[in-house]
Amino acid sequence: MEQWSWPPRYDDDYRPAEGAKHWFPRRETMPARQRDELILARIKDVMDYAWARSPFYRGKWEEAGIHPSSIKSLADFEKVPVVRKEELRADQAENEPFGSYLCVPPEEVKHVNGTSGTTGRPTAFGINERDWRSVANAHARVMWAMGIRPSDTVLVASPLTLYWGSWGAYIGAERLGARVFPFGAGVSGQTTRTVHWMKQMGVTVFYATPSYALRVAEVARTEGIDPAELGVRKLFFSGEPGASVPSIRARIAEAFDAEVYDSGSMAEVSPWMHLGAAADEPGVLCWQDLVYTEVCDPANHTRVDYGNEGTPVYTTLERTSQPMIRLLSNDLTRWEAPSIERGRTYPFLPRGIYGRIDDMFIVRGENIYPSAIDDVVMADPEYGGEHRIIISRESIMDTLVVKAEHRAELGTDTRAWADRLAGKLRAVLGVGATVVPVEQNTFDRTAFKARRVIDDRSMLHQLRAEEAP
Ligand code: 8LQ
Repeated sequence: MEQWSWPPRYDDDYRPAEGAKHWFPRRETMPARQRDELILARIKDVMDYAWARSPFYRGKWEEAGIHPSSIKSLADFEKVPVVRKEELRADQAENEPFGSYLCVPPEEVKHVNGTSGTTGRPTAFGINERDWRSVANAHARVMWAMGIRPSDTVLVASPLTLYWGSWGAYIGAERLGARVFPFGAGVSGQTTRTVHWMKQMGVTVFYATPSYALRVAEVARTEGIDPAELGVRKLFFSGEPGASVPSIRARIAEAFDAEVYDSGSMAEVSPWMHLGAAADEPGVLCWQDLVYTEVCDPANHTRVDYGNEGTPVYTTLERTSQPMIRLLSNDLTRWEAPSIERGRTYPFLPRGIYGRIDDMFIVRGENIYPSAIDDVVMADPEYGGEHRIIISRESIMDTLVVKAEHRAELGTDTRAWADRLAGKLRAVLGVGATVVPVEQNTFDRTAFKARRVIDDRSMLHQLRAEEAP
């Protein structure tokens, strides 16, 4: 296979011909079964490697009675215990600064990224030069499949902080040979400048979170600029649900008159674009030869059959510094069998990742994802651009309230609109929601990942816990 070796070694001078559809045609289109055999061999290499170098993995597997030599099939691999993010955090606290899952000498770490640390202790990602190059090569390959080419100017409009997302997009675009424009996001007043710079620099490809793309479009209009006139031909996203949520996707595509591509998994398993779209359609492919993805039953962490829902469990096949072997995502998705009809023989997640299992809430017995509410609300032509989802407990029943901004300039009846929206929510979610209309620009906009859910019940739980003897 093309440039398929362990440890990975890529030819940084390689680039396909401009008109080529695939970066690595054989790796991307070979029969999935054949690829699986190579993946199994690679998994064994990666496990041997981690066993020899990482007390974290060795200890975990010894406890489970597993030795890398016992893995004879991909079904055997399902017995390898999953790694939880809390375990990584705890191991890192005990083994500063990169944890005992660092498999290279600490001096070899040349790049540090990390989690934001807004909840709990931040986790550091220590990346050696080899992995940095592998990620660049992998991302260039997936971006190539999105139709991004060296003649493009790629704007990175997400925060240039410890966040892997921005840097992964940056080095991928750079490796592909495109012009990279790292404008970032998140600084006060920056969005207005972003719009003007986009125009000035002739940005053709835009990377950010879906929420921020909508914000940029909103600000462009207030600046008297139609976002569709900016000349953007493609937008690609990661970080949160949106690019595969029909109404959000449509809003972005219409605003910029451009194609929308979803991508993204978890920073820990960078190349995070290994879940990446190869066509202007919702959903992502699982680029299994980069990071092996198993969609698993959340209860026992074994693979569910194609066609079913489960939680992705990821294994990096190219990382040498902090390899992730069966990292549990706790997200939810549904997968479909590989089909050459899609141009690449990878499994497919037709709705992308719906959201985190933890973010799901249950109102009167119905499982509800915030992204399902976003989808309904954002499909409405009178929706004013932002909303909040409030779950509160009145007496014994949980209730759902959606506060949504209404476009008053249309002059329509706000109350009637709220009732209509409540009806649509009931039809889709199966439970009633109270819609409270509010004025446009009531809620803060985000330059990063949206946080729209306000869970009043946790407040209630906290009060109860404090009351308990
Ligand atoms: N998450 C990430 N990408 C998502 C997507 N396309 N659709 C739905 N949810 C998505 C660095 C990359 O942007 C990936 C990333 O955001 O990594 P993080 O910061 O570690 O956050 C990971 C979480 O973001 C995932 O578990 C998903 O819940 C969400």
